[in-house]
Amino acid sequence: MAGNRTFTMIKPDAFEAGNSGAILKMIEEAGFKIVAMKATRLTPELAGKFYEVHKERPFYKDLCAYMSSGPIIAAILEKDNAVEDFRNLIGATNPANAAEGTIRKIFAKSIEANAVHGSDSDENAAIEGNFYFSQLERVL
Ligand code: YYY
Ligand code: MG
Repeated sequence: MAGNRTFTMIKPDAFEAGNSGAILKMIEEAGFKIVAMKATRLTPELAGKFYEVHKERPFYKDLCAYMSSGPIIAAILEKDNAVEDFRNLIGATNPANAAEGTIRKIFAKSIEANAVHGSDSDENAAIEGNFYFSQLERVL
């Protein structure tokens, strides 16, 4: 059975552009409840750890520099079938391929500066949520 939690980040491009509120509105209107949330900033080292699965990929170094270039919002979200439904809400990694009405289609600037992160599995949702939040920081 699919789990009911996922993890997201509003990335530096969307935060800097002042789109955090509009993105959170879309997330809530799609039926996700906010379990934990904070505005924070990654160091290059922390970004490297978060994206460690991509460390052999050609875009890894740029991605870590980009993700530590400014503030972000990190959040744990709850909804039935959370991981899959959230991936559908955000759209394809490359905004050029993202469906109309998806968060990345509306707000992303490029494949790198693509507005939001969404976990790709229940296992990674738990790992990523634990990367940022203690039990005390969760309201659900
Ligand atoms: O899960 P998702 O964020 O949609 O894509 P991933 O393949 O996990 O890549 C993580 C992150 O890396 C992506 O959101 C932007 C960046 N990236 C990139 O800069 N260039 C690529 N060719 C692929 C991914
Ligand atoms: Mg991914």
